[in-house]
Amino acid sequence: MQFTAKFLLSAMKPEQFPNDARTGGAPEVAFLGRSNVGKSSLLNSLIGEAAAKVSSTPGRTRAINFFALHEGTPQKHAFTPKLVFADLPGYGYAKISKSISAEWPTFIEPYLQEREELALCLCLVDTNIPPQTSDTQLIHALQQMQRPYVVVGTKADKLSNNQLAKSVAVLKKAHEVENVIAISSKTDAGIKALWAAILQGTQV
Ligand SMILES: Nc1nc2c(ncn2[C@@H]2O[C@H](COP(=O)(O)OP(=O)(O)OP(=O)(O)O)[C@@H](O)[C@H]2O)c(=O)[nH]1
Ligand SMILES: [Mg+2]
Repeated sequence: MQFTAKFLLSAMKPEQFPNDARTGGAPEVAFLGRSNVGKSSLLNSLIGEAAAKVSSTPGRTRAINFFALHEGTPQKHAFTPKLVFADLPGYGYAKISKSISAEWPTFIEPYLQEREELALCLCLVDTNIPPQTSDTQLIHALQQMQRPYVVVGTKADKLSNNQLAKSVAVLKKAHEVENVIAISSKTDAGIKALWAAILQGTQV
């Protein structure tokens, strides 16, 4: 499926989250993970255009940025998007990380707890570093909230196939998950497989 993305809005409190009039109640996919893990880059890779701001400075995304994904070319936009992507601020930026909720903006928990349209969470973990406690905490929180999620291993281009296979195995074990989809926003490796998981997870 070919999508065209349209930036909807930036929200820093629940009252600002886009309502049905903007999204038509389309299923939403949230991009979650530590600062600098590659959330905004992955969003851009999935839609094939530079919609979200990418930065080498961690902590760049400070609000939840919502994007509407329409099927086909821009001229043929149906009013209601097929999907909504939500690019979230990262956690784990502070050097001394107590818990993810302590340093995450206060509007994120209500988003995860209450957002009705939220159909699938993408939990991004860096394949180039050892498993992070903050990532395990997020995955546990989503399990407790009964939010469907997919764990995505980012920056796979920086590793050899052998190193990547090892990293994925270590991440699976540490986070106690069945699958980690390895991707690269630089080479687009794994992007097709992730799209398949997104379409399945959102039933689009
Ligand atoms: N080699 C490589 N670098 C990547 C990849 N994805 C992202 N990066 C780099 O990682 C840095 C952070 O990328 P972002 O996409 O802004 O990360 P983010 O998770 O949105 O960061 P915050 O908004 O600060 O939470 C940038 O310098 C990107 O170029 C990838 O697949 N491969
Ligand atoms: Mg970002």
